[in-house]
Amino acid sequence: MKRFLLMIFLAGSLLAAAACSSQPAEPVSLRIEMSEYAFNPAEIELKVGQQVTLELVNNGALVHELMIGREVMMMENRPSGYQADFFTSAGVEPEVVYASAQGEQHSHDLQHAAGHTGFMVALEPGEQATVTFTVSKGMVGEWELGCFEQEGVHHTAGMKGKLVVAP
Ligand SMILES: [Cu+2]
Repeated sequence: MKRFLLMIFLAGSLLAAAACSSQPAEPVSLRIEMSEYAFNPAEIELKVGQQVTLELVNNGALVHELMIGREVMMMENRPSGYQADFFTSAGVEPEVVYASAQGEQHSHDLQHAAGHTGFMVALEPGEQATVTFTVSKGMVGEWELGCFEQEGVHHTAGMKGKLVVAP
């Protein structure tokens, strides 16, 4: 009898789960170009449940980086990153794969330069990387994309963008 009730309970849970995921989010691939001193596009929108691949390309002449977060952190009056990191806050670890301009692939550890905490991908001119993750509920809201290279000068020069995550 207990087993029977458990079966009914499980069947009910499955139906509920199926009803909730009747409109699964489509996987998306977004290309973000970096240059002096901008992200293009400067605004992206994602949805909870989506599997996302960000294709980062540095088309500039300088090293650029991508950080994603909220509340810019100041160090010695210079912007140096975010108080709240997009991935850390949500407990999500993205997969980062770097590819050089020659198409040769290699993996770096996430780089944590002085004053930088949280997620950061820095690219040499001509370098590319992909960042893959699944959008979770903890990511809902508005976030900033930013580059803090050259002791924050890029951010001050306007190298930032907006990331909006819809429920
Ligand atoms: Cu930059």
